[in-house]
Amino acid sequence: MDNCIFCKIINGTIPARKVYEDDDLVAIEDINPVAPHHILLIPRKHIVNALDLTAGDDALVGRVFRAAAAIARERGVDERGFRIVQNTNADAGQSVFHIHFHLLAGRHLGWPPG
Ligand code: D5M
Repeated sequence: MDNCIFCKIINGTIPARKVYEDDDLVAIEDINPVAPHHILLIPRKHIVNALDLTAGDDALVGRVFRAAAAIARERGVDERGFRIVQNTNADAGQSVFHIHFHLLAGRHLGWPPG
């Protein structure tokens, strides 16, 4: 999508600190981290949010979760724990309308979230 910041990161037009990539997704450091580890896992496919997912994306979402778990293990935060968050639309605070999953770790994460 022409005006999508995450599409631009994926195609290299805008720089980002990539921590992982494969054929289906890219993982980058969040520009505004809210935890010691704050990674965004971004499918290459331009999907708007959870409401835009189709049955054909089921395996993609599974890959995102497995990649997040691999990053958490690699960073040694798997035992303490981590959170995977996907915000959809205004009440959840979605600000970038290309689906992404926040991987948060490295501190105690309160519940319920704000
Ligand atoms: O989260 C959108 C997230 O995207 C938010 O935590 C900031 C992050 N963001 C926005 N622009 C960039 C760039 N250029 N690099 C890295 N991270 C970025 P949401 O769930 O939509 O509120």
